[in-house]
Amino acid sequence: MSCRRGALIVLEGVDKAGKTTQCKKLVYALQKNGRAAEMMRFPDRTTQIGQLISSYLEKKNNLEDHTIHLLFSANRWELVPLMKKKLEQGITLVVDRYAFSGVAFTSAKPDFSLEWCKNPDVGLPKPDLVMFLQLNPSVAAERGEFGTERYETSAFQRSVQQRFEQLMKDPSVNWKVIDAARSIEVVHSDIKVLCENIINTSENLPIGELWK
Ligand code: Z5A
Repeated sequence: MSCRRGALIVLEGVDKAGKTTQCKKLVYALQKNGRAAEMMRFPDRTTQIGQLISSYLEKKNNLEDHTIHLLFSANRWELVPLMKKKLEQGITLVVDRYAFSGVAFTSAKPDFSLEWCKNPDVGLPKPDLVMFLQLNPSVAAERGEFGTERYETSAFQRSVQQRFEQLMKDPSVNWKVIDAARSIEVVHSDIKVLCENIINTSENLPIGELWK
């Protein structure tokens, strides 16, 4: 690696926790401070696989549960060469959802184990930091109605939250829980401090492999 690499930073959380809002603000703030930073999101609905996922989420097609899980994972793998290239060029990637959403959402369905759900994502670039935006469902409800996409019901979101809690027990991942019930600016300033630190500490380290 000829230059210091960028950091891989992921924001996770349940519906309406503010992930997209905070990813955008973070990228803007990092760029303003002279850092190379870009946002990515999963699913990336722009690829062919992403379009299949998007029509599934919009309930325009039905896919068997294992199949859609593998497609979400394939959507991440198809972006790995680009992610690695950018990280090696010194660009910090701020990612809105990643493999943790993949596992939490599928394993919230009946008859799916956490282990089975993790397998296809084993070996993905490992995030240097995963921030979980913690938000009570009653506060989330005050942020507006659920949309009409698949999974957007409060009962399912509660199961997803429980699965995230199981994933956060894994010490091999650098989880930080952020209280997302506070104002956008207060949440942002906490996130910014954590990220400035992790960018500095990861720049000389190799990119890790998730769950390996
Ligand atoms: N999925 C999966 O099954 N498997 C996978 O592998 C992956 C994903 C990667 C993708 O949805 C769906 O795919 C998702 C998981 C599943 N299904 N669900 N549910 P998406 O990524 O396209 O959209 P989303 O993730 O569902 O967006 P979101 O969760 O609804 O929103 P958010 O990004 O967390 O929040 P936001 O858009 O930034 O903010 C929501 C609103 O709250 C907005 O009006 C903000 O202005 C407001 N807001 C934000 N922060 C605050 C604070 N601090 N105070 C007050 N109001 C706030």
